[in-house]
Amino acid sequence: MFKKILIANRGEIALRVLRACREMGIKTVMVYSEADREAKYVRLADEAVCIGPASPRDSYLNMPSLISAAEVTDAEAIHPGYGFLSESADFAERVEKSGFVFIGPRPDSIRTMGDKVHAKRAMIAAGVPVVPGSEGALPDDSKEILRVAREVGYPVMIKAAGGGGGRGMRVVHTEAALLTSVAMTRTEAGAAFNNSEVYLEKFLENPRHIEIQVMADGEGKAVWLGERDCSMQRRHQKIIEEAPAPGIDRSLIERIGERCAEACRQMRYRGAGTFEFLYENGEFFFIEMNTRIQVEHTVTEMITGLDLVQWQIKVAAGEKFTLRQRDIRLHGHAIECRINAEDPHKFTPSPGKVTNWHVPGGPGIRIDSHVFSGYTVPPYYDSLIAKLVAFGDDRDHARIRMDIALSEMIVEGVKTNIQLHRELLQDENYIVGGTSIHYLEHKLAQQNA
Ligand code: MV4
Repeated sequence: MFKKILIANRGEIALRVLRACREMGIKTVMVYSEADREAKYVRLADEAVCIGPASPRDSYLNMPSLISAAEVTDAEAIHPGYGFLSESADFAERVEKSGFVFIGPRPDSIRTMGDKVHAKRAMIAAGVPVVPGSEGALPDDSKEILRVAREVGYPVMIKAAGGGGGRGMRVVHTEAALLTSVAMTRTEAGAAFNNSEVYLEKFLENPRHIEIQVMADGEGKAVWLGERDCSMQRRHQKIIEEAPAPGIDRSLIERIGERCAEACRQMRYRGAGTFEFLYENGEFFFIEMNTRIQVEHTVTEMITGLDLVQWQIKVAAGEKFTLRQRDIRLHGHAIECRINAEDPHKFTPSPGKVTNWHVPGGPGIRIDSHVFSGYTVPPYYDSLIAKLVAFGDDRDHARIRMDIALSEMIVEGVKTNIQLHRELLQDENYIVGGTSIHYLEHKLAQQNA
């Protein structure tokens, strides 16, 4: 096992990785920007290295600075967390070329999944169902583009191969709009991702966003660890996630999960991964794979009893992979509310000093947060200040515990979305379960009208 790991991230996930390391008896190096100098989790680490100014480009995205920090502290491996460089194949490559272990997939797995056309092709090969659409990238031939769209049927979606997470995509409702939409998406994709390849899919109008968590050893062993429903979102920012997904046939999920695990075995995938699906009318359609630990990994941890960050570290270190699918059991239900420091009406960030901070507790409550009374939320980064997770015997139990926990939580000095969470937990459609990716935006639009 590694003796020392460098944590190339900040905030709650930096603390989460630090806790995993401490539990495993691994020494830690925390990097921090000038804006995070006063954060308490930085002091919990065995060593801390300032990697640059507040701006992410100059610190958490600064590859030479991060690699130097690993060199001077003699760390053996680097954990990238989520966001920042976690899905940069170039960073993973530079880490390995410098003689460190990247705690994540091999660079070529990251690169393959980063190109959504390649990713889709890999999934088709493994028997994972995908959204119907063009076979690979669209050609430059107008007639052929029109033919594919007509065959798929309108509305269609044009997506950039280099996009993902909601960037570089466009809905097309009519044949008249198709060719200009393709041309515009190409131009934008070339500028944004340095890759003007685009592909076409049937546009699903009212799906849910369901994802499958996997863990794999890089040598052909892999398990799937249940699903998460992440449909409650606004502008591609998830705000509530839960596991299991309510109201979906278990035997269908098991078939899809097994396909995902099989895809990992075929690819010799290493580490944690997430297969994102759209779910509509009882069918799953793959859209993208994420090659990092995700914010919402916590809900999977609650229902599986596994520590996913520790498993990331174990497989990166080449430890024996003792997870077997037949031993994976899903127990109970978990819900996560992302608590953000943001304006509750405008959804703009609300940085500043947290003058009072009181977090809930009790049975089935977990809080992942780096915040404390007196902490200043910096304006330079994501506004996530806590992940509040409630676990219960079933969905109603978890929801009631969450409702109580939200009522106990006190955050003063910055604005938060706690009230929005309280309203959502009482929402009649949320209580039934199974709302689509558009539900929250529609609800907010109605409230404003
Ligand atoms: C789609 C779609 C409908 N049909 N693809 C947005 C983020 C990116 N991961 C893929 N996205 C979508 N792809 C087809 N063929 C709708 C979305 C989408 C979405 C997906 C998941 C979660 C939230 C979303 C919000 C808007 C659109």
